[in-house]
Amino acid sequence: MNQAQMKQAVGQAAVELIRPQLDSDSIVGVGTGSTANCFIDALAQIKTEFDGAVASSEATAARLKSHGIPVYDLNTVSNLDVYVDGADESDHHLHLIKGGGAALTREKIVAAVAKTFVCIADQSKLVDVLGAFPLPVEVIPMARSHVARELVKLGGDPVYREGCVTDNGNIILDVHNLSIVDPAQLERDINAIVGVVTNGLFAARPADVLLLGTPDGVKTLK
Ligand code: ABF
Repeated sequence: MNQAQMKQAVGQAAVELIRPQLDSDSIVGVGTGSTANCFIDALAQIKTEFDGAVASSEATAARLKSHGIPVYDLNTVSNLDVYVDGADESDHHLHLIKGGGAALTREKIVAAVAKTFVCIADQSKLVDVLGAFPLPVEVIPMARSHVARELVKLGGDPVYREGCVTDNGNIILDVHNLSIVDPAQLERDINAIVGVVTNGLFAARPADVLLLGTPDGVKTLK
């Protein structure tokens, strides 16, 4: 099974996992990225079994709408049972690095609202220690240099993501050379830097379930 097939398998597995809890009033939180797109395409096959979705990016909203799935503003949704999204890395405690797709802020917001966060990923994303993937940090444009200097003090090597403007009009710094042995503490430290909107560490609110695509099938980690 290649990586694309693993992504399709975990997308389908996520639909099978959440399907029993869905009813005609259900709103599903939906992530961003190629694995999340596999989930969207699988979710569309059962679109008559739930009401609609909340999207974590404009790209995801467009894909949902292309399938005829209603997309709701999060502010109109009183509760969200489940959020399904990919990740760039996960450790064995389901602490994640997200944001390779520049959607980390809305992803973190929807994940915070959802009762259950189901992460879907192929096996290449599972690591012992987070940090090989450069940590995305969303930054208010005028604060880019200040935030970069503060990230250096935290031991990182921030690189401006050229040509990237987030759905919220901000920029991304990708922080290289971090060995993240305490994800929750680093998440707090980066959030404390004035000018930071969001960082891609999902440790304060990790995933609740990880559906991991492997050549031997989909494994469930909790
Ligand atoms: C999104 O999924 C991002 O947070 C993360 O970068 C991306 C992973 O993309 P892919 O599934 O294409 O590897 O949630």
